[in-house]
Amino acid sequence: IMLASTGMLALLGATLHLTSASAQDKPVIRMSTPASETDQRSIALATVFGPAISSFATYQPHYNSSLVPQGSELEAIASGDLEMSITSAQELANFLPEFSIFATGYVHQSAEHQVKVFNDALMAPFKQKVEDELGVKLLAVMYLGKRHVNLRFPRSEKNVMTPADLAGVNLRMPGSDAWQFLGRALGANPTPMAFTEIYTALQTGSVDGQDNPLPTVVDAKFYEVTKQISLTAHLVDLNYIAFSKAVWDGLDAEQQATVQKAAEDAAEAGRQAQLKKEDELVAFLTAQGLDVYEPDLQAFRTHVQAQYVGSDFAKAWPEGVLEQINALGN
Ligand code: KDO
Repeated sequence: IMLASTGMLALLGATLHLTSASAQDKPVIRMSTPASETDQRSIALATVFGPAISSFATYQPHYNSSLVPQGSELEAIASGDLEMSITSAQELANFLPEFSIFATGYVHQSAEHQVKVFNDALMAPFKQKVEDELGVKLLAVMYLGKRHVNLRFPRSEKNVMTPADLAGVNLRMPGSDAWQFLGRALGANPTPMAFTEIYTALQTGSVDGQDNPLPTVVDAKFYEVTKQISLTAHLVDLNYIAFSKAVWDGLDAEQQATVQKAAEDAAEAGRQAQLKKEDELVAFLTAQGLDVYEPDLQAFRTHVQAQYVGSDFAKAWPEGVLEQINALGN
């Protein structure tokens, strides 16, 4: 919020020196994310989304949660302090519990499956509710990647083959109920913590590990302070490109179509880049001295899914939607 007002002051200063009215009228689209500038989603938005809307709006990204703390982005958009974010199903589930279905372990199967689900009619009531209740439009689905368990211990000390092997392991997970539930469902002892604090927590040993896709492990340099990755693939994770409905309503139809297409194009570019990185990075991480190995996936899948059955989360899922999601997969 402080930075937001500093930004506004800067903008005011700039306005005083401007002579062109059109430049003054261009809305500034502030985007806040915990991700770094070199994250593939950030790169895709900066190189594809920003330029595509530049004739009528100014895309202004803020990385590493420097504008809004992780998890507060949706409230910031709702209150007019932010125009855009890449939000998660877990964050949306804080307001609309039915979104936990998209945050459930082993539901989404791949990047392609995520796109099919997002574009399917099953998604329409979800999107509508986000618009009506939060004043946010979900424009496209971005691929974050397959989340794996990444620990400080060498494999000789802790060999993570089944959920039982995670008993007592303090696993950092993002701070919301849906995330913490997933951590427990994996068999671990989840600890909530903001993304920007993970590196130091791993370094000092205040947590035993964290879970994120390989491109994030590399981009955030978690490999410097960890020794192993068990490829649990417990969540094929996503973010939605979230855009202020108030700003959207101020655009004309052609501009809205341009924003929509820009979001889809950026999501596609980011998805391809992230998939490529996921493929390449096992070799890189192994070369850095990490043990990267596959656990008993059937044991993890069965255990995680069993935790959701009959849970409060599952009770919030609209009838039949899980079956529809499954039918869009393999
Ligand atoms: C994280 O905090 O572990 C997480 O991966 C959660 C995601 O929803 C997303 O917010 C992501 O962080 C950030 O964009 C940083 O990569």
